[in-house]
Amino acid sequence: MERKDVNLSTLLKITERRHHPCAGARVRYDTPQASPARRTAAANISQANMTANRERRIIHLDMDAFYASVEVLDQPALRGRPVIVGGGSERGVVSAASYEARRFGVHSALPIATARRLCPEGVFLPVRMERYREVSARIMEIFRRYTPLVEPLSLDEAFLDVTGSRPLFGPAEEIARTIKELVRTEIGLTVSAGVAGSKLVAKIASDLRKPDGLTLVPPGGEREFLANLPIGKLWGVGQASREALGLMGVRTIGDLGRLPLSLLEGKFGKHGRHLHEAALGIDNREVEPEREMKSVGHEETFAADLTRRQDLERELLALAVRVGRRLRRYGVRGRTVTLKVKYHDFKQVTRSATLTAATDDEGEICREAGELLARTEAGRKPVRLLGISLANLAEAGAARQLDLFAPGHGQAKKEGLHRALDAINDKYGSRSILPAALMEGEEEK
Ligand code: DCP
Ligand code: MG
Repeated sequence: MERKDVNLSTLLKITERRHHPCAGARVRYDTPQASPARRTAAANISQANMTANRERRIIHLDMDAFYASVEVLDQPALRGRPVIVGGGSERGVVSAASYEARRFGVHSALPIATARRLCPEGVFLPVRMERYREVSARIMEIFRRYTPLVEPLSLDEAFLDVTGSRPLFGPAEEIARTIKELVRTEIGLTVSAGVAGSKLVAKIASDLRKPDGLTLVPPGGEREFLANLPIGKLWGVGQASREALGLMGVRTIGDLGRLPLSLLEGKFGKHGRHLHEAALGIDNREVEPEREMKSVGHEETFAADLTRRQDLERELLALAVRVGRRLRRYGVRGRTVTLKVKYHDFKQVTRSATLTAATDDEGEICREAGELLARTEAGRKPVRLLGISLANLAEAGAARQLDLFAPGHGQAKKEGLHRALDAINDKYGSRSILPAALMEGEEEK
């Protein structure tokens, strides 16, 4: 493969810092022409990321006894008691039962009257949907700190695709542990998690050690993990199929996996292939995040208000670098750039512009933000806060509108450079490599 040196000095002057800025003495190595050794290191990191990314890691999270747990959270005196949420009338059914109530045989969808009979000492509470929605929004917000690829299935469960989050946040297992801890400390509830290479297996895994469970299925371990589980655990398999399989002597998912595909197709038609693949843990469905709330941005409130043009521009560049990195990490590009300016008197204005094509390039974001800044009173009025965000997002892989005036070659180079820079920053800390203009700013601080 032909290796072309990226002409770094055209866009950024690379300055590598060996020490984290917080770590006392700061040594700087100015290397306008990156040394071959450094280029190789960057290429290796980049390569490692790409290899790792081929293996999907999906986390499924599901709150424990959700409605009932929220009720206990709001009334701590109920902790440890059988709490049953639901009904509204005696003809109603149970929505949620605390794990204490489940020991009496109470579960969701059971008629309330039956639940009362099974558990006379139970605490029966009405459904407070608004409150559960509120808690759900806070939980989903925690999930979204680790990936934008969050697909909520209901108020209390979601799939997270953390494949691309690992360079920054560590292995999927670690992300799952951290999220569990944050849900516990920030919200006061427990959530069970399953980590696997597909949605199907992650969801089965999260259910396995409830409550407060964490089940990891290593890459390639899907089939073995599923083999001894009863066929009923295979979600997406309806009652009718389950009964038919039962008649064929299929008890476990492993039993199903051993049946020849032809036999399953003969019996179930197209669904036969689905059953066969599911039994082997094969499921290529993507995590599909909600589209609405997608914007990527960052803002900074300054220790001292800014008035000098060069200070404002330097901060804009710093913001653009962060937003660009974040966009690339999430694998999205944005078309609408919004600049937010808060003046010293707390008055705030925003200015937006829509580009002809979506971007994740900090240079372009910075240029656009600079033009937007000129349409504000920044400088004439001292600035307390600046923010840049990109909306109108599209997946980076999506077909990009061709820019007739930009040579495609330069674009490919820039993307290669971004990947290398992101890889180094992910590995050595977000300030390891900064545009030269920002380094000057760092020196003054
Ligand atoms: N729910 C409902 N009616 C049902 C099932 C569920 O109203 N038939 C509501 C109440 C649950 C919430 O949805 O609290 C989440 O459903 P889950 O199936 O995740 O059940 P829980 O969270 O209550 O329990 P767990 O997930 O620990 O088994
Ligand atoms: Mg639940």
